[in-house]
Amino acid sequence: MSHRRLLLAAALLFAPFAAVLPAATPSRPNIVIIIADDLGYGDIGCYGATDIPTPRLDRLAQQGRRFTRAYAPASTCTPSRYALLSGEYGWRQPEKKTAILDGDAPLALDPTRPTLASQLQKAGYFTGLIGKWHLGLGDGSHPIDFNGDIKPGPLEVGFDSAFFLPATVDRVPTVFIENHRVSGLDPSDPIRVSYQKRVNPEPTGAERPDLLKMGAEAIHSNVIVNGISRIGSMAGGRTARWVDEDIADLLAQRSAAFIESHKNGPFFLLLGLHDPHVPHAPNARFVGKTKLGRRGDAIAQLDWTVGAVIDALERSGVADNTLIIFTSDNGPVLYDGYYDQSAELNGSHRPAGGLRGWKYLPYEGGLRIPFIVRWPGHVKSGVDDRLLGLNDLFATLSTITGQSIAKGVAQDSLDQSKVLLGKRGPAIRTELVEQAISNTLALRSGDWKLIPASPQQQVSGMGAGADPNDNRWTHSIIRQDELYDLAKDPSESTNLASRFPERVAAMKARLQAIRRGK
Ligand code: NG6
Ligand code: CA
Repeated sequence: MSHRRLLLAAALLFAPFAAVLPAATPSRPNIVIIIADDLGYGDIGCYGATDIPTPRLDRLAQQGRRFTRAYAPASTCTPSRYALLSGEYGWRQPEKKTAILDGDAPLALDPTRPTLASQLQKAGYFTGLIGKWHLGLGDGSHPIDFNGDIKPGPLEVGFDSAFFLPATVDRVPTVFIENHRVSGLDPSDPIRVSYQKRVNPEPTGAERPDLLKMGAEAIHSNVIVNGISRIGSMAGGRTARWVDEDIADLLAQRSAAFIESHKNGPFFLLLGLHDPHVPHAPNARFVGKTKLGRRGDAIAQLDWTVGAVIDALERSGVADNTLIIFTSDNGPVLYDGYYDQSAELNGSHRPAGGLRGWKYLPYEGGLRIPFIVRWPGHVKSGVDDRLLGLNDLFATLSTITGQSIAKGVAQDSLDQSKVLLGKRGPAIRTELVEQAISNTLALRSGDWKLIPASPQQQVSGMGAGADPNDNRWTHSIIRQDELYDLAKDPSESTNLASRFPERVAAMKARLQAIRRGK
């Protein structure tokens, strides 16, 4: 047989196998989780918004699967993200550890325990964090020196690379950290940070409101950076300070570069967007894109950012083998400390899609979130009403990437891989604990939801007398037990607790059992 014939015969012999191989080998997709900050259930077109253009997210939902009963495990950022990465409810930790963290708070995650990121690392993924972190830094034994190596942090809990903002954009330090170091820091202008005392020599927002792009309440009126006053005091680090209007572009560029350099995969990217959290300072390109003012424009910018990431996946040739999840960390809020007109200009837009309450609160509006999944050829497109929580991503993505979970790890995470891929079958999750600020816990059990009354000392303390429907309310006080039938009453308007005392008692007992780890 001639050399050519031999080759041809070999090719024919192996051709059928070659064709069969990709389907037979479990394909490990790249994984991109994009998590928005304070984006509500009703804030984007595919979830009913009509006043904010979100064409890229709407297309993603059309091509992928859109969940209508996805929940943040908490209605504030830190415990919600803690649960996403650890697969464990945030309230299992001491309250201080997973409360809304300041920019100099210690790391909430335990570096000796697996996280979603370390699971994927173990599976051979290159794991990257870009954008919002808000899970603390350092071991708490001494104050963080932002001029030195800042650790433990993302790199110690499973990320191979990280370019991140430590807490929130309204908190100091207003700089990005790349791996262990503040990005762009000039050593001759060291950075100092304090939440206890004033370290900034320059005027605060309270002293010089004339220097501000927007006014703010007292707590947000400390150091002025880029014409916006922040929570906390900070000095130095001038070359490293961010420009709010450029953050979305920066996150998009960094994500595109990450995707291109790791396109030979597999990679995992956790992209924490700042939008539409306060302060609302969208790039000039987006100002006026909506009639809703800065918050609406920030959501238009968010949609653009998601589009830029999808474009980057396409440019790098990996869009088809990438599982994208788009979601949010907690519900929306219109006024969150800055006088930026977002509440006044909101018009008839319904950030929580008509659900009750806001960020911070134990009601549906604070907890139900958009959740869209796309993985061409693997995730069945459509709309799905099966219950899932961000805490389920640990077990779900471990299964999808073939990783086992060690005993005692991710105890609050359920394997929802079948649900995520859109396979038919019953709901896997039937109950979920939902955490609000002030450590209020609610239990959802099927369609029933119980919010037990707050302990007495809390009721008479701070926040008592506030109106739970007021979106400026940042304390959650429940005066008496509340029970809702979400199937009949999705807006939680009728408290059935006094009509069903036995159900209330049973659900309280169940909540206690879950707290004890049952
Ligand atoms: C609150 C801030 C709020 C926001 C929030 C964190 C006050 C009065 N309000 O403490 O502006 O920064 O923390 O939001 O300080 S989260 O989405 O990261 O949880
Ligand atoms: Ca948030």
